[in-house]
Amino acid sequence: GEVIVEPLIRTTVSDDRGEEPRYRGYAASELCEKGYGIEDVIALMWNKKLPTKEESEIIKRIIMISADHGPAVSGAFGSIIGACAGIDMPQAVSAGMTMIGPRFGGAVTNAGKYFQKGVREFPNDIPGFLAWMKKNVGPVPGIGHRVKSLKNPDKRVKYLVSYVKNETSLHTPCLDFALEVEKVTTAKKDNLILNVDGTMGAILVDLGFPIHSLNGFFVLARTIGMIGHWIDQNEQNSRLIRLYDYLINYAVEDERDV
Ligand code: Q5B
Repeated sequence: GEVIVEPLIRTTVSDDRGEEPRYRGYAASELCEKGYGIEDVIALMWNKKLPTKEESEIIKRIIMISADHGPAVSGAFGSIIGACAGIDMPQAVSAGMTMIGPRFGGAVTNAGKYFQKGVREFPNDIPGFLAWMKKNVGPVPGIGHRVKSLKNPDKRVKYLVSYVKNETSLHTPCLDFALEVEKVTTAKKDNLILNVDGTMGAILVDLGFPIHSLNGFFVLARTIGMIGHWIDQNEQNSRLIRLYDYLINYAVEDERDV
């Protein structure tokens, strides 16, 4: 008789059982043939639909602008240390990847989530939103930067905001809310600006991306940078990194006899 086996997993993303992979039903080669770009594939896989030309131009810019931020940031620095220790690309890139979290790069999802909550539950009430966040969450994801501030603005953020608002017709309630939050937080402290994570999160919510997908944009974009740093260090035959003593505050006990 017939044996009925329960499927182990259920997928709605892709299917490779035909001649070539189909992403949400679209053949990969057909997408290439018809002139779609990587930003369209991202939207297809992460948001189940092909974006409009205007939307895909925004997605492309989000990826381009967040691909790298120099060697000093946690992610790139992690990959560089790995490369200098002689480890292979996937491991060195994952060393950088593990840094992506609530303080560095991984605030996109929660920024989008909480700005969206703000739009829905605290319209025209930024102080109420900030008080709720302080009580229930802590630092507002997407707000604050170690070196960027009102005096040293983040050009990436300024560009993205200006592009979306002036060169597209996207409806931007979440981004507008985030910018209102920034007005209040920067009045308290100069570096509590809307940062790149927060800007990405707000715009991606306005684009209709699922909340769960948002950190994926930083992860994907920064992989490009981390791979670049690994190649760079390998091409220079960089030596093993060991911190010089002057970079460490040895707050240990003086030598003691037992
Ligand atoms: N305070 C980012 O902090 C940082 C506050 C806040 C209310 C806030 C901090 C933060 C939320 C997480 C976030 C993404 C840790 C950042 C990125 C990509 C990057 C990185 C790069 C790239 C920086 C000092 C005082 C304290 C805090 C208060 C700080 N943030 N209050 N809401 N959001 N943000 N992360 O300067 O009274 O003195 O105790 O956690 O969005 O990762 O380029 O480097 O492209 O690679 O180290 O751009 O803002 O200051 O944490 O010592 O705080 O400010 O409560 O108050 P700092 P802290 P007080 S973008």
